[in-house]
Amino acid sequence: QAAFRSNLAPLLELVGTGKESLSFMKKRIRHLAQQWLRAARRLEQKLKGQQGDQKHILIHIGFLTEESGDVFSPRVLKGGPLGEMVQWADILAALFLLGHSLKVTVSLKELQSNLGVPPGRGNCPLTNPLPFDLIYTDYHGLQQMKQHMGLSFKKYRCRVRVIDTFGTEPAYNHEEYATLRGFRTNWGYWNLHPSQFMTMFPHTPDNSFMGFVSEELNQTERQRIKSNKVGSMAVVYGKEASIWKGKEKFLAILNKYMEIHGTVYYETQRPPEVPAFVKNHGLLPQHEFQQLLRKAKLFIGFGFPYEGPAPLEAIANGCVFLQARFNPPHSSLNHEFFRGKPTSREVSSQHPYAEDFIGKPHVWTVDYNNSEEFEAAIKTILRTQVDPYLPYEYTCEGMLERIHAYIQHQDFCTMPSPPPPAKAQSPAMQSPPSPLALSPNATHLVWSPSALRDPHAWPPADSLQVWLSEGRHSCTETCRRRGLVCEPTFFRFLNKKEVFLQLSITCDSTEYEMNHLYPAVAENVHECYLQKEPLLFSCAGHNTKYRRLCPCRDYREGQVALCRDCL
Ligand code: U2F
Repeated sequence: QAAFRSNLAPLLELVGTGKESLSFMKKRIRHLAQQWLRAARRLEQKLKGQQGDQKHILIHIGFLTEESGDVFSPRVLKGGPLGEMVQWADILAALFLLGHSLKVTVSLKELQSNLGVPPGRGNCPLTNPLPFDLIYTDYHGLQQMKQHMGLSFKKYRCRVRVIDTFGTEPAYNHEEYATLRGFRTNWGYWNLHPSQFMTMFPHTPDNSFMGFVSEELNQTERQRIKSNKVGSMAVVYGKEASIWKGKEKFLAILNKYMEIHGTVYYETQRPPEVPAFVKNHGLLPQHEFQQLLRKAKLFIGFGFPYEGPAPLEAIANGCVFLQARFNPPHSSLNHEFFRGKPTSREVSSQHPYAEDFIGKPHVWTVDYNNSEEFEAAIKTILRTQVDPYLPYEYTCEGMLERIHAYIQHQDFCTMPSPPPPAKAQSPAMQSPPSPLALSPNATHLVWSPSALRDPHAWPPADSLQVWLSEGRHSCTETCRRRGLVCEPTFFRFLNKKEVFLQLSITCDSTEYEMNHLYPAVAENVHECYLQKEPLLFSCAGHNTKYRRLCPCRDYREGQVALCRDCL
């Protein structure tokens, strides 16, 4: 049995020393310790002793190894990316508090010795069974494991979880398909189960959403923050001077209404990109940055960095977040930053999670090319009152709850039992429904729970609703528009001829093929397609030629990763 821990100090001993990145992570763990412990107690009560087995877990942070170049550590105090370290610190804290047994490695040598790779021998199968139930790593770590485990890598890769900030879509993950269809990138094609990739935000439901946490406020702090807010104070998002380059026009408009603060790293002099009217605090330690946000009214983004933690922290501390809409959206097809990343996701603003999952009054996404719209937004924000807000999934309890559920239920080493035969699956199946018009409102089925009773299925299949997409929408979008979320594990239930019949779709032919958009119908030619390769089931992706069959499910309020009956 895993038993919740009540002290984070022993975790700090497990995390090594000698790198700024590790010091940053330890400081963060120390600073958030009380918040974590309170959340662990709450979850313990909620689970009523149903904590499940203790797992032996290896955490190998590949990007911090010298062998992968470790470009992040030297930039920790110089305005470089911190988002990844925020996330790893929180993953460590969560896994430890949930009571699992952890080993943490940040060098190839430690990795080899923990895996049991015989000294001086590379790329050979392990001589002993792998001593870990789970391995959390990243793409760099995955590569190192592949190189040093020989054939054992294939045997044990189902135990790996890959922390992957921006996500990996199924089309890029499947080696043969990626190669044939032009989805091959520097990172993808590992043939893992797409849910083994764990992202920083819920980008695509094909991957598991791991996330991180933000500081939480109690009632007294909320009140204090509200009364101490400086209504005319703005903080600019961006700790690297380059982010400010070419933003003079916006800064000048903003300066008409607000006092502008920045936390831009500098060595001796004010960076030339930061105008003299800006009060630059230099790069702040994380808890001081939070204090600054507590005073500010506005946190304003100029387009970069993409999808970082800071906007959530700002909103949690009672700021409004103002950001640029990207039109056309940025993606791996048109933007250098995303080029080569294993996703075709279209990033519609600097922070699509803030835009879509939080929105007004906390988040304003406007067209910065239109100065009037930009200025009008600032004026309205100045008149708007907002309360601090943090989605449950970014609280410590939310993150613990989610990781607990993944550890207890996600199993990529045993194949799922085949779905029950389609015949007489549900009352609806027994009596064919009246023909449905192919309009977006009419094309959906809610499956009878008894049809899919499988005690081992997770998420439980009775939350399934099948919807038919429009040609311009992915399944992610199709479900989202119905207040639901696409659930890729359910594709196997609807990858059947009978489902087309149920939806009154005429199929002159039905083929099994490898295509990440299938199951789908090419409506104008009455051709139906089923998926031949389960690894290619994908919520992401659309093509005007097809309407896709989409498996949607409900979700717990504030916790999109988990269905209502998922705990
Ligand atoms: C993202 O990385 P960043 O580090 O650029 O993300 P930010 O949103 O700026 O925030 C990271 C943390 O930096 C902290 C702040 C955040 O938790 O509290 N911080 C600070 O300690 N001192 C300061 O003065 C200002 C902020 C993203 F997370 C990465 O995954 C991406 O690689 C990167 C590029 O898109 O953006």
